[in-house]
Amino acid sequence: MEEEEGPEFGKPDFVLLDQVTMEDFMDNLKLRFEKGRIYTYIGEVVVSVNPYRKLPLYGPEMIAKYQGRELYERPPHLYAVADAAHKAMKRRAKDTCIVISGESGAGKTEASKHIMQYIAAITNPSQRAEVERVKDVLLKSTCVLEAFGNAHTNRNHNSSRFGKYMDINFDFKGDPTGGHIHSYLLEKSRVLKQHSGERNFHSFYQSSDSDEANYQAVIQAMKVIGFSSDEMDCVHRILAAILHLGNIQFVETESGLEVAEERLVDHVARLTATPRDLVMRSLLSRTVASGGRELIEKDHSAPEARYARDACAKAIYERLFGWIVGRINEVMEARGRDPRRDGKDTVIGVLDIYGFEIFPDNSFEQFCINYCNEKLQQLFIQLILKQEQEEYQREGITWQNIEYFNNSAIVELVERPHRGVLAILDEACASVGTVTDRLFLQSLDTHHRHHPHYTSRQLCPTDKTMEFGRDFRIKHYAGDVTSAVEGILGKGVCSGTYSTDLTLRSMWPDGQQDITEVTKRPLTAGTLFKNSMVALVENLAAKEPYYVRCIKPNEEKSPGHLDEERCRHQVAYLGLLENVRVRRAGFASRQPYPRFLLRYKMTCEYTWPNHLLGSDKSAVGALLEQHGLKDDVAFGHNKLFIRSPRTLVTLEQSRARLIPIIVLLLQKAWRGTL
Ligand code: AD9
Ligand code: MG
Repeated sequence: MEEEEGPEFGKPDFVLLDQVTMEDFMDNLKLRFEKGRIYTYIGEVVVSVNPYRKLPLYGPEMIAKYQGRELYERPPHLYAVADAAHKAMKRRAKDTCIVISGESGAGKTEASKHIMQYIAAITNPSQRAEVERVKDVLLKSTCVLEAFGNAHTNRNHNSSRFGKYMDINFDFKGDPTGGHIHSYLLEKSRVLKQHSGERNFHSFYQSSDSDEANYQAVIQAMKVIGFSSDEMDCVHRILAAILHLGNIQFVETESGLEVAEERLVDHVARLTATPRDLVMRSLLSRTVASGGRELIEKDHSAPEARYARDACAKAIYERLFGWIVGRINEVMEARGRDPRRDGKDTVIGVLDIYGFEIFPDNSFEQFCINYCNEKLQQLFIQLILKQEQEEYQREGITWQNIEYFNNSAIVELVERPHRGVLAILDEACASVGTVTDRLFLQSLDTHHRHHPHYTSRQLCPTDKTMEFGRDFRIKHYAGDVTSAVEGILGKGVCSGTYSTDLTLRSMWPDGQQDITEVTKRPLTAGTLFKNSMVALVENLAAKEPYYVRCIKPNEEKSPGHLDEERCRHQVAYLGLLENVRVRRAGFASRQPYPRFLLRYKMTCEYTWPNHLLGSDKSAVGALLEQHGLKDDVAFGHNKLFIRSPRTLVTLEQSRARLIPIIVLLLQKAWRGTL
């Protein structure tokens, strides 16, 4: 490690701690944080603490220091992990992913931006125009998506209210040729109401000119991406329409329910290019199937009309957001991919998803967000902890089992077929009208009364922190979250298919659902979310993962202050101590013997150019013997396990010294001068 990482900065890798206790871990974290060292490794995992201040850790000079280096050559940094993922992709044609986790405000989105900037900076040295275009779109897409999907919350002034997974495609040279963004469950209820002290999505303030500077940046970014002026105009009309829609009130008159200010309906109709009477009708009534296939129009009561208005505002914003993501994807995919290499691209995925959150009032969206965090935690446990232990056992390496907290019971509670919370919700949604919120809660209680991670006031009558007949509580790995069931069963159908504006209409590619279809069983938002999570986890599990674990140092967003109690809690639930233990008991690197030889055989006379030692395993033994590194490794059945990263650095350095000599020898041999 460089002199910049002297002992006064603590240990750059938690694996090097004298003892793995919470106290030692916290002392090291705190010491490094106070000295501006916000990044520390656990093997290849980066632990990052949000400094809440500008540190001189980023930019072209820093990027140059990390480019092409091995992970352990420089002080811990996100750049080193981005470089490792890029190298794995380039050297071994491996799909990789960088999973960034941590609670709201811990620094995930900032980390993902630094990673993207690093990748953009180190690629395309020959400045190919098409690759530059793709990089521009990749970088600019962040600005646009943040405008429409982020909001000021009490925990973070730029909180991501959607989950984002971005795949970047690379060609065989290691340059980006395209990308794809998956967005997950936008918190669309924010369009209607926000907790006190919070704001709606940034886009609403930008378009109404109270946030001019950012407005210009977003417009500029949209232009770079390739949104036409018609499209941008449509986006702004939709935002204005949603604002007007939100102001509509209803009055009960003798002739029935009416809209209080009809000019608001005029505005909505004009802005969305939709016939006025259709807007009016969709607010004041709904079409239902009565008996057989006969359709009848049924008037709304005032609460139903308010519900229809709100559902419509949410649906329009959600469609708008989905359409923006889709447009960015079109631009990144259309010309980005070389058709001759289609399917052969390698990929780096970057996952920046909303962090775990607990509010005094938690809605269905928090339920989904926290379930998502459980899934990712489960993946982390599986990949880093479980698989690691299993691999040592499989390879016949001596191993002591390490106890770790396994959260699969919580994941099961949510997603188990037939009786998980989501399955019960599906069942209840299918019979809205007959099943009420209260009956849904009863059903949850019946199925999970003995579940260690579930409770409600009915099951625990003395616990006054929950309301009788309204709340249920899930004990998540990161804390207890109480949700109200009110309104959880509702659903609204709202459509832009009647608009004459083509851009707006394209936001409803599925068209107007046939009413008889609607009465069948549409997939509920919960099931759709579960399916998207299952697909996400499968996708990540198929890639070589790199992890960034973000820690939020304090609640006040104050620079330089580390609240030990809060950090200790995060270290505990993120399973970081177990991670260190597994890593210490384990090995920094493992490689199948043939691959190891392929890379390092030139560094040993017994193995270069080919060995005559019977097996690759014994050849690797001879090589390490010659380097004096044999004590630092264990020999598995098929793989070599290397304990300390130093060993790899030594081998890499030796290889780097020899390459020019070997190239020279080969050139001489080729010219016949040897
Ligand atoms: V949420 O789940 O989307 O609500 P994130 O994404 O984890 O959350 P974010 O990256 O948005 O948090 O960071 C919150 C704020 O902390 C940023 O807006 C910065 O002001 C601050 N931050 C985060 N990381 C850094 C950093 N490396 N250097 C300086 C930082 N400031
Ligand atoms: Mg974020």
